[in-house]
Amino acid sequence: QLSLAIALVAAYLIGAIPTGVILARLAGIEDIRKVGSGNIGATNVYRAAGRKLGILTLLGDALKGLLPVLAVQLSGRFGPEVVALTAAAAFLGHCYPVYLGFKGGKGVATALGILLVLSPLTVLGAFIIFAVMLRLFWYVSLGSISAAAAAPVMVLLFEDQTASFAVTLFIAALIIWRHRANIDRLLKGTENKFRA
Ligand code: NKO
Repeated sequence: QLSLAIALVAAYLIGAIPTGVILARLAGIEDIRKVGSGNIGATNVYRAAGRKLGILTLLGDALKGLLPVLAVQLSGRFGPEVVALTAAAAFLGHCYPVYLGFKGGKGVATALGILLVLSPLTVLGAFIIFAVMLRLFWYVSLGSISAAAAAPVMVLLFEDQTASFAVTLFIAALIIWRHRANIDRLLKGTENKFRA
């Protein structure tokens, strides 16, 4: 199964590309990991480097999930289990990138890209939950955590694919785990509010 191994390693290496670090550097920020929340994600790039680079980080991080999963799916060489494994590989690449000493992001944007392939309706639902939570409370992290918690349930409702459900459950659990410092701050009332 050489082609399977190649697909998974390629997905991991693509997921591991540190979009936020690279784009923030373009704005003159030497290391985004030392600014704001210290995260490499779109929210912190927005915070530190402005709207344009924040949106580009969101797009880039989403594409890192979308492209490998779409490529494996469209190749027609693999079943849904391998598509799901590819999704997990790209996601783990973003969260644990070899290029950054395995200290990566929280996975929200990359999960968004992956789910665009696996379950577009789930993305629609997750986006609505995210937007409502953001408008109510103005914490991006709370929006992300809420959308992630609902995502596996929505995949179960909207899709007829056990492998998609399983990988979404794994991804959602990891997203919430990686927000544990945010959860701590939310409970203490010290989390950063999002300003448009
Ligand atoms: O710096 O710790 P921080 O405050 O930055 O950042 C917390 C934040 C980290 O995540 C990001 C990516 C921001 C993405 C905004 C996405 C808008 C669309 C939301 C759809 C949610 C899809 C969730 C899929 C879950 C499986 O949280």
